[in-house]
Amino acid sequence: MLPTSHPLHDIARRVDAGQRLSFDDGLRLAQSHDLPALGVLAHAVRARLHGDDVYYNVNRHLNPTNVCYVGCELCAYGDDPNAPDAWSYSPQECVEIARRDFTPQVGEFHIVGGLHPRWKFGVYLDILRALKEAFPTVHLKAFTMVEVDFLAKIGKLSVPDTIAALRDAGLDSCPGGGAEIFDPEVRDKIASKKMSGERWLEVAGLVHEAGLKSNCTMLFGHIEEPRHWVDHLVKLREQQDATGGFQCFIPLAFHPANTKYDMLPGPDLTMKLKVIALSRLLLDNIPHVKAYWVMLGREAAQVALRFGANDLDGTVIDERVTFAAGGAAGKGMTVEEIRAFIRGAGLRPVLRDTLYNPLEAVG
Ligand code: V47
Repeated sequence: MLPTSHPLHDIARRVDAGQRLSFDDGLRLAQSHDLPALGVLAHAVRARLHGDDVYYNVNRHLNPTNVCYVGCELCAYGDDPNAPDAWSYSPQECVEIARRDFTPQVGEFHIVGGLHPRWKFGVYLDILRALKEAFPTVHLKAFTMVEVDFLAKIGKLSVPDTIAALRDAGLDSCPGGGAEIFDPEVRDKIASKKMSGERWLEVAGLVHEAGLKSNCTMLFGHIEEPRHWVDHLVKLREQQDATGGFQCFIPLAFHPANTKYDMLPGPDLTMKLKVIALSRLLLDNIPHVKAYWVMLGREAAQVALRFGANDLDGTVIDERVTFAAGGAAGKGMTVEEIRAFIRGAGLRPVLRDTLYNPLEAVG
């Protein structure tokens, strides 16, 4: 795959043989400047797993509230309850918002929000119930591990009992946000008051043990170093070995505007492609790597499909987290745009549901 004289040749041989890469292998890949070589290796793995298929779905983001008492340094989305731009929608308002752009093709609501200091657990359950009742066929992918842990606290329940209550109310799976960077020193600077990385992994394990699937993420391109990516990915891989419920890994490109780190430039194209390739190569037990076009930017996401990514997420109507932090990728893509975008990379668009069942191979 790479000439024997290449400094990554030994890693290439392990990749070719389907062997697990070590932390040190990951570090060498992360520190390599041979981006095309990383792309060749990651694309080979992606082709072995998924052929030419690129998954996408038809989804809609719903953010019941942006009120959040945590105030993470990395975030531009959370707000104080009295801020002029704060919103807190009732369950009925959530249904009305969801109805606005609804088409029968919509298969998923991606629901995340702030940790509201005044909402009771019942509000979150009511939001799920109202949405499930109004849209019984739509998959509710709701609440990150940070929210699940918070809901357990305000509901005064164990995490397994919290998950059971959410499930009874309509929860179908969980999104992957809030993982940020697990390394405690970095985490302490970008998300100082958020749950620890260890706790994030523990709650993910409990979600999996309850029989639900979830996703996982990593926020990159801020103050972290390449070794922190490798540490984060290896910890996700270990968690997946233990509980096996991660469907998809999503590297999230940091957007600095309106955050405490607005002096930083954010990741460049080289870093975006390197992180995508590295994650495909290290995460041998997580089936899908998502090039989340909203955060990567459309052009980087398209190239990422040849650097190890096999999923694009979806039409994503009304995204607010990246938008608040200066994201310019746009507020949504049509199905036609997504299909053309995938074909433009020479690959095959496959409409999927949230659990990665192919719904229609459109070629
Ligand atoms: O949890 C916050 C991150 C996440 C910023 O599971 C930021 O399918 C960049 O997790 N710049 C929310 N990122 C998004 C997310 C997600 C998106 C799409 C699909 C899925 C999935 C999950 O965004 C947050 C946080 O980690 N974030 N602020 C920022 N300034």
